[in-house]
Amino acid sequence: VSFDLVIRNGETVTATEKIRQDVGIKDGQIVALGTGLGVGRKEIDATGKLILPGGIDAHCHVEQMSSSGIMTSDDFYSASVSAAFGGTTTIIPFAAQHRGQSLRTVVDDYMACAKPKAVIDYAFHLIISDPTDAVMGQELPAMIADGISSFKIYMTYDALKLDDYEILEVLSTARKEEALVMVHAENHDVIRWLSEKLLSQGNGDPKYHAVSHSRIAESEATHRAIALAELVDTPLFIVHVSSEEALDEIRRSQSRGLKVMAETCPQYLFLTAKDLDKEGMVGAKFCCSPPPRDEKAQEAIWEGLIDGSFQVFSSDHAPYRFDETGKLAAGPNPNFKQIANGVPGLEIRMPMLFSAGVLGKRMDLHRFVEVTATNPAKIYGLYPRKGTIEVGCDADLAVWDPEKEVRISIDMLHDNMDYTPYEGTEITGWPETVISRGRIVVEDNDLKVDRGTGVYLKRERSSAAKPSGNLVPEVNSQLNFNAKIL
Ligand code: DUC
Ligand code: ZN
Ligand code: ZN
Ligand code: ZN
Repeated sequence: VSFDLVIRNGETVTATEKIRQDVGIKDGQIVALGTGLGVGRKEIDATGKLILPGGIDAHCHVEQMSSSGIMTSDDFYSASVSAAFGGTTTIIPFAAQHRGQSLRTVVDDYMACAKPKAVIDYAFHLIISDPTDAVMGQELPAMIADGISSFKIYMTYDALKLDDYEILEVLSTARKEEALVMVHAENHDVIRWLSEKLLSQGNGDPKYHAVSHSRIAESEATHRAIALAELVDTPLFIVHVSSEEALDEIRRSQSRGLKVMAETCPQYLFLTAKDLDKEGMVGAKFCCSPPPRDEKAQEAIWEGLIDGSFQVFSSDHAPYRFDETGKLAAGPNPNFKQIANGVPGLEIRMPMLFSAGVLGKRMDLHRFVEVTATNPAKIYGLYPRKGTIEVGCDADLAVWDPEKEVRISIDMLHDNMDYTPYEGTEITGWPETVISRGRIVVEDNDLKVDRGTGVYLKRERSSAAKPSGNLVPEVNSQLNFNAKIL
C-alpha cells in the first residue's frame, strides 16, 4: 500500500480551483493529488461528493466563563465533536483573562482543559481585559512568541471594557509585536443609557436587548476603533458584525486603504430582532451581542460576505442552555440585562451557509471555502498547514454530500445545548465524512476518534497583522512614533 488513506472519485474544491482528482494521505498529510493513485490502507469512494478543506472556526467560546459568571455549556469535548460533525476541523476559541490574572495562568488553564478533551485541532486567541504594564510589556509578547498571535478586546461589558486610552496602548503594543487585534465594537455608554431607560420604564423583556444594543452603538464604536487603529497604524479585525451601518464604516476604511478586516456570523444572516420577541422568556434563546437586526440588515450582511468586505465567517458559538445553568441563571424571569449573551452555531455554521449561500446561488463555492477555511487560516497564522488542499498540507478534509437534505433540530446536533435557534430549518448539503490530520473523525454519522486526540496549534504571526507603515502625519512628524514605540 502507498497511502494510509485515499479518497477517490470526488472533486476537490479550494478557494481558487475545483478539480476531479483523488487525494492520497500519509502520516496525517496530503502527499498526493491526481488520478490513478496507488492503493490506500483505507479507501473512501467520494463519487458525486465534494472534498473541501476542513473548516476553521476562528470565533467560538468553549469552557469560558461569561463576564457575569456563567459557564458555557460546551467543554472542549462536546464543542470539538459538534464542530467536527459540521465539517470544521480547527477551532480557535478564546483564553479569557479576568482582571488581575496573569496571561500565563489563563493560557495554562485553557490548555489543560482542552488537551484531554478536544477531538480536532485547536488554537487560542487571548481576551485581554486588564492591560497593565506587566501584561503589555512582558506577558503578552511572551504569549505571542508562544503561538497566540491574536487577541480580542472589548469596548463594552463592565468586566471587560477598555477605554480609548487603553485601546491605544493595546494597539501600539500589538503593532510592535505584529499581533492581530480583534475588537468587540459596541459603545458601552449608549447601551448602558438605553438599558437604564428601558428598565426604568418596566421594559425588561428579551426583545429590549436588541433595542439597547442599538445599531448606532455598534457603528459608532466600529468607527472609533478604526480611528484609533488608524492613529497608530495598526491592523484591526472587527468581530461579529451585525449591521449595515457598521459594515459601511468597515467598507469606508478599507476603501481608504486601511488594514481593516471583519467577520460576520450565522445569526446575522438567519435571525432577526423579531426572534427575540416571543412568548415569555423564549426570546432569550436569541439574545446575543450584537443582536440580530432586520431583513434589510441581513441582505446587507450577505452582500458584505459576498463582495469581500468580510473576510471571515465564524460561528461566535457562545452556548448557554435555556435553563438555570444558562439563559435563566438569574431566575425564571430575568430582565434582558441578566440574560447571558450568545447563541450556539459551531455545527451549523458551514452547512447553513453552504445551503443558503452556495446552493441558494448567492455565493460561489470558492468564496464559501475562502470565508470558512482559507481566509481564517491566512489571517490567524495557520496557512498553508490548514485551510486549503495541497500536497504538504495537513489532511484536514470534509467530504460533502451536496444533495443530502437535513432538517436542523436539537436532536441531531452534537453540542451540549438544549435548543438551537435554527430549529426546523430545512437545508441541503452536509459534510458526511470528516478527516483531521488523516484521521477519520466522523463517518456514517458516527464519531470515530477518542477524546484528547486533537492537538494544540502554535500559530505564526500573520502578515495580516503587519502595520502598513502609513502613519498619519501628526503622529509621524510630532511623536516620532516609529523610533519611540517600535
Ligand atoms: N461577544 C462575543 O464575542 N460572543 C458572545 C457575546 C459577546 O458579547
Ligand atoms: Zn464579542
Ligand atoms: Zn465613520
Ligand atoms: Zn464571541
